[in-house]
Amino acid sequence: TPSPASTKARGLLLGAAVGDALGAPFEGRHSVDGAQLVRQERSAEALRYTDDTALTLVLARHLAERRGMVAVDEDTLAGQLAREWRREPWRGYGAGSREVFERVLAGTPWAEASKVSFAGHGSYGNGAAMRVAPIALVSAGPTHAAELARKSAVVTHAHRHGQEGAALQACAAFLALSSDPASPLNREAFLGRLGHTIEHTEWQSRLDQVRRLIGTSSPTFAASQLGNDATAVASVPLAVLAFLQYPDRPAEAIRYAIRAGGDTDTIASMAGALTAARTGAQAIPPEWLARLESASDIGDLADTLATRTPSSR
Ligand code: R7I
Ligand code: MG
Ligand code: MG
Ligand code: MG
Repeated sequence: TPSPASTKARGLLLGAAVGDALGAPFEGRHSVDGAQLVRQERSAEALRYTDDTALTLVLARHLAERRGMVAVDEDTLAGQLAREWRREPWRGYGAGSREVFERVLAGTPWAEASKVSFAGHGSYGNGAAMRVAPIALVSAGPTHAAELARKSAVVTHAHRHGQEGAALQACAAFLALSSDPASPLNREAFLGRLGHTIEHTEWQSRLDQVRRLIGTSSPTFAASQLGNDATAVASVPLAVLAFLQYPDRPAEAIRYAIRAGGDTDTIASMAGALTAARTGAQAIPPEWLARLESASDIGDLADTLATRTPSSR
């Protein structure tokens, strides 16, 4: 039987991939009704993931290769991300990220390339947050996770908000991964720890909104309050809320994220990573994993990274 660390690492990566793939057909919709989602869930078609998972796997392999070294090397990572885009450019990449990758491949240093988009201040899209979850697997604590996340983010997202979104998601992933699924999640403590690590006031107020929305709020109401678009500040908080609504049920967290509409692949991917990092991969519906592209390779990569989780130290 797989170790608990391995089961949780598999949950983190497979939860991210399956959320992305299930949410992808609905990306950009104002909202998604239950019947549409049920049709997607019952289909026998392969579940294809998008750029979110493609780049999550790049970062996961980067971290696995760097065992015994500084966990994130910006120069190496920038090239690896850009080459993945060139290999499969049809996965649905954001326009800002495509611009950065083109320049990096043409030889422009990432520090310069990442600042060219959006009138010179760089992207505050959610593209750094959407790929960041594997950072949790090599972090020593929530603050460390946030630091490594910012390092991994800056190579494409020069804007502070793009980096803070990644820091928040990585910190949440670390806390979810290190939580004990046998006892109920302490949501107050979880949000308190996130707020302690992510100090920027804009993000603090989003976390306060998340706290107030836990419980009864519908996905569409939550989206109207928190936002659901492809910017970091209007997507990572909704993913954290989806997790806090259903911390022990990855399928429900993913459904909640998709039904909120907007950037459905990305928000469902982030929510899936958080939830299944807590529960372990066995809580993801097996019929979803059976349809998921490359599921067994993703599981193998998770096993490799699992030997670096804090629980095995
Ligand atoms: O961040 P990024 O890679 O996008 C990820 C998204 C996810 O939904 C993926 O599933 C994929 O579909 O793309 O790419 P960016 O283009 O840098 O950022 C995403 C979007 O955020 C942009 O297309 C803009 O709509 C918005 N955005 C900004 N808008 C105005 N000003 C990001 N930065 C800015 C900005 O500075
Ligand atoms: Mg995508
Ligand atoms: Mg370095
Ligand atoms: Mg998306």
